[in-house]
Amino acid sequence: MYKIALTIAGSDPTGGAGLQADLRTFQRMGVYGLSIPCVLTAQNTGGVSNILDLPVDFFSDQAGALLKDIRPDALKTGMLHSPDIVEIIAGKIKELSLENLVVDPIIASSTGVALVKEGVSGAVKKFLFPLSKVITPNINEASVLTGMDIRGETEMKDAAVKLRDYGAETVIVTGGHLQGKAVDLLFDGEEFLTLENERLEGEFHGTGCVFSATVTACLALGYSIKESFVKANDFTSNAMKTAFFAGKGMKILNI
Ligand code: PXL
Repeated sequence: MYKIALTIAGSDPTGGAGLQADLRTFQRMGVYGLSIPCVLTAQNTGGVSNILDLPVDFFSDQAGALLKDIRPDALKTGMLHSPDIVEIIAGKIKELSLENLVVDPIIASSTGVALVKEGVSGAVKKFLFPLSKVITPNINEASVLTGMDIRGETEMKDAAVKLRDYGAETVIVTGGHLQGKAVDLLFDGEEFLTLENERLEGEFHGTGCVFSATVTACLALGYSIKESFVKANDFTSNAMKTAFFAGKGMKILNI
């Protein structure tokens, strides 16, 4: 029987990030993918040039129609551009008691362009973190969400503890943006698990999306959160090692 994962995210026409990258990752992991777009971006591998929200009512109709028909085994949220969308998603998850929610609390693109409107991070923290199995902020997102200055592994641990207090069952802070080595850290309330990867040269597009989509697919397949963490770290770093230039800007992960 096919396992099913859902992504609620933004569209990235390059396919390197956003819901297109999520769907490609689900496929590679052997999981059937559903997608609800909530925002469109105009972008290429050089960066994001424009953003268009879908009307909130239409977003709600997409979620209502899909979820009264199909029940995903796991789901993830990515770029949620407006706070209204966040509350609708939280409402649906509660109404249907959906499990295995992975929240990728996206704030800005790899090139530093803001991907969310004012109030989104606060809404994600308040409404989605308490419903989530795992949240997957990178260092920058963890810094904004906690107000902490994260420079190394010690601060990553402190931030993970603080983030978990906002209600997530497990916290994974991805440290690809850390200076020096690339460390990913998991905290489940009891212990820390760290995975270290070699630092790769170049700029990569969509690493956070691919990582969190892999975790989502693994949860849909029934793996534990720690197994999912190890598999996602492996899958993402392998895809980065063989990343390629589809355009003239950042590299696209080979998934
Ligand atoms: O990588 C974050 C991200 C997520 N979702 C969409 C994006 C980006 C980055 O550009 O465009 C749609």
